[in-house]
Amino acid sequence: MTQHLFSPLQVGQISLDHRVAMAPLTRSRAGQPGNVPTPLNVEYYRQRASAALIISEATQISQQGQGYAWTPGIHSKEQIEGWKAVSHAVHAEGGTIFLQLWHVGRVSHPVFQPDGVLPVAPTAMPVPGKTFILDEHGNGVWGDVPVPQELTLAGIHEIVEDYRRAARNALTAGMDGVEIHAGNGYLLDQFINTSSNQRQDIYGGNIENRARLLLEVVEAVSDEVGAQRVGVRLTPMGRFMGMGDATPEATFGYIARKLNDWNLAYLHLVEPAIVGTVKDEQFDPRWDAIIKLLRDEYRGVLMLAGGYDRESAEQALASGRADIIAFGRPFISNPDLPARLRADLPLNPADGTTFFGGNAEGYTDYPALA
Ligand code: 8OZ
Repeated sequence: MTQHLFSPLQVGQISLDHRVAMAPLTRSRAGQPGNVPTPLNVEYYRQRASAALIISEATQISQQGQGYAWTPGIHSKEQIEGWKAVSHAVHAEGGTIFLQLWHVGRVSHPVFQPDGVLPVAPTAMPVPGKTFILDEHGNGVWGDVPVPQELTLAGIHEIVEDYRRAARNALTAGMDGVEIHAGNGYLLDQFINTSSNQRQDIYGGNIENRARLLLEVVEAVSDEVGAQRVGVRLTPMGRFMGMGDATPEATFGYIARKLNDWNLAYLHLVEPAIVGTVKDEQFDPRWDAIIKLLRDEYRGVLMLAGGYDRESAEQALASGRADIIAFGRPFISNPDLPARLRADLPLNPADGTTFFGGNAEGYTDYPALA
């Protein structure tokens, strides 16, 4: 049977009635102090509840895991309560929502770290790039990141437990599941890629070792909430935040194969055409082949994201390239995106100047069709 955007799909125990998912989108509007979801955030997600599945914005699992100003967390009581209001609003509209679990690793700054210590990473190598930090007046500014500290084995173990606790908190907050963010140059990706991992212990060197932390996190989180409630997001061949791997086909092929050991909700891959907010000029010509390889290796539901429109999404589903498509920017500016795609109606354009930070403008004021 051919798959299309408006055919149903089973994801874990959840029956989705279509395949237009909302991609995880950093919007930097969490309440301060404490990075707590607010009533405005509740309204934003409520408006988008017609998505087959909402994947929340990246959400730090611990204070150590934060790297950008005003991103929400899932490690305090207040944050759990804030997210509870989000999940209840989405469920009241008949929607489904997974919370994305995030640890940025070296893409951080002492301003975010407990006691102002250096951010942590697999290896003491700085990210070639900046992050969006807070100055002494609490204003968001782009800042250089320092050389991170190399994680000890005890530090790695604590992070696995932080993921476990965050997953439990997400379920306490009423989430239908969690997505482990293992892409875009953040902590788990820093371990996977040879460009950022030069460890000499069981977390570095060969592919099994570089994938070890991700797989330990998948195991801990699955153990905590059930694998059917767990998705994993990867960005093989992404170059964002200094990523690069010596043997990407072997590395990511191994990971996709290993992920079959759990009965996960889905595997989510990001097309490298769009990385963060920018078009990746260094598009890797091997991408198309690697996505087909991972499609063959991985036996569960495959989600793809990155620059899709109605036509290319239908094409990807019809050809069997993917089972479900996540839309990012179109969902920012079209809260009723599924209805518009279904009827092939025009889309509101998205205003890039209001993607990060600010208030309701460019957030909850995009119109739905009457
Ligand atoms: C854009 C700006 C800040 C964070 C990612 C969570 O790249 C992000 C992110 C994107 O996955």
